[in-house]
Amino acid sequence: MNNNVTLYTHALSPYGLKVFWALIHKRIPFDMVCVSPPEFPELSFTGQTVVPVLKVAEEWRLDSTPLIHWLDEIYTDISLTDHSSDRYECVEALDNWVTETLIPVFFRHLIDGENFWNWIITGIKLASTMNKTTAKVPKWMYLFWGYALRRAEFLTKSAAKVNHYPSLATMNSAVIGQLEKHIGDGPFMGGHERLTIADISTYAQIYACAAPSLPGTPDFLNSTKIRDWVARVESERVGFNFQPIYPGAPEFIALDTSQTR
Ligand SMILES: N[C@@H](CCC(=O)N[C@@H](CS)C(=O)NCC(=O)O)C(=O)O
Repeated sequence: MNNNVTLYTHALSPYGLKVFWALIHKRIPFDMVCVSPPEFPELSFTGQTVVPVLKVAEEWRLDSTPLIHWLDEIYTDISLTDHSSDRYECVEALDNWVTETLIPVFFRHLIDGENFWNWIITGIKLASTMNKTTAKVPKWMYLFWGYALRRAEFLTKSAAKVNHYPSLATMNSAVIGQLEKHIGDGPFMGGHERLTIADISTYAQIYACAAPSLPGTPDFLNSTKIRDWVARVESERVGFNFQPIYPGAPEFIALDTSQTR
């Protein structure tokens, strides 16, 4: 148990996963509370229902990217912020790309599934994944979860940012191409030598698609360039023990640990 740092989130919130992986890469022990729909009683101390919420000692704050900067201010040993000015802007631009493109791609898949069954299956998979955590999702909600997501304003607004792609398939291949360009010659995003918040934000989203293998979401790991980069990100945390986001969630999605252990 660690009483100093607590992350409140949903199992597969891309924003919550950003903070989750940032805490792990920074080697900060923390407790995680997954919040229960439809009322989210675990968040009552904040007077609102948006996650992620991070509490450090008695202070709590919102908003994933500022939360990671906050962690970098408090825990300085491993920094995810590159302070040299040109680098900082590049990292910020890449992190914005995740918010403006990569996360909307994921959200568009959740609400704009290729067919009715994909959409129902995705809802059930998400709801049952949430129920593996501390969150309590009533069983009757499983069937309606896909529908509830379609009505969630934060999802529809975000997904609208990538509506200009005529189909999910063209969107997937365009975005995979963009990510390959952002990785460039590596080793980390934007050609950085060190892992930054841009890598964490991107990794969190790829993890959210890959870990529970949601139908229709882009399979980023089919690209050798992306897979190699995911493995490089994962190799940075080999040997650090942590609680998985939900019991049974994979620790690594690309790294072959038989070669590193
Ligand atoms: N800008 C926020 C966005 C957070 C966000 O949209 N969280 C979603 C879950 S993935 C949420 O809780 N939405 C509920 C709402 O907007 O009412 C961040 O980066 O943390």
